[in-house]
Amino acid sequence: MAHTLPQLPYAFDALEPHIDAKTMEIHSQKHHKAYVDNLNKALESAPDLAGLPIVELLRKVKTSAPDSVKQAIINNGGGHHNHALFWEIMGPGGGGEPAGAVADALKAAFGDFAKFKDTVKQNGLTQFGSGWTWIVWNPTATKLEAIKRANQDSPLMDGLVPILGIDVWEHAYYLKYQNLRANYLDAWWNVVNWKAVEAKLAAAKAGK
Ligand code: MN3
Repeated sequence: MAHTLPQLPYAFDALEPHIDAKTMEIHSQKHHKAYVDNLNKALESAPDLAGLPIVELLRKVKTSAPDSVKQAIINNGGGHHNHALFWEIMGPGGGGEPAGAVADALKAAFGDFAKFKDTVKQNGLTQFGSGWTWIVWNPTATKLEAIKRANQDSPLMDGLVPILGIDVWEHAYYLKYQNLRANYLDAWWNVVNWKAVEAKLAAAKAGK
């Protein structure tokens, strides 16, 4: 079962002016595609893992993958899952503040919405080099946590379930924001799709 590149659920220019169409096109059609292609290639050397859904694959990659392809699966499997999530939790007409279960969970973990956004931003700004700033569900602590990870390291590898993440690799923002990662992180909240984040939280709480 080969992994496949998902279609964006909106047009390349749907997130303008906050994220430009060219960045969305290159990011999804070139960068994400490369992760999918290289994941499938790596799995040719790990036939026992080739049939696993991506989430299961990432949960067991550290303990189950052959050493010869372990890092390739971590990099490209993480890259595939991270980006698939990223496209889903953005959308046209996004932004604003969450309601319902997400609002309650964020308040429990961070106090207020401004503090939550600032924590995500600081994690993104202090991720040296490439990586992601994440909000994850911790099933052991049964609460949301803010974390950062380098490269394409998936929080799934640590038993955490990502429900919101912002890509802070330069390829995610450089065409429009150049070196100004902070401006990109501030603008990103205009495209967040809280309904999609709510669905991720519900699935995470249900152990999926
Ligand atoms: Mn990326």
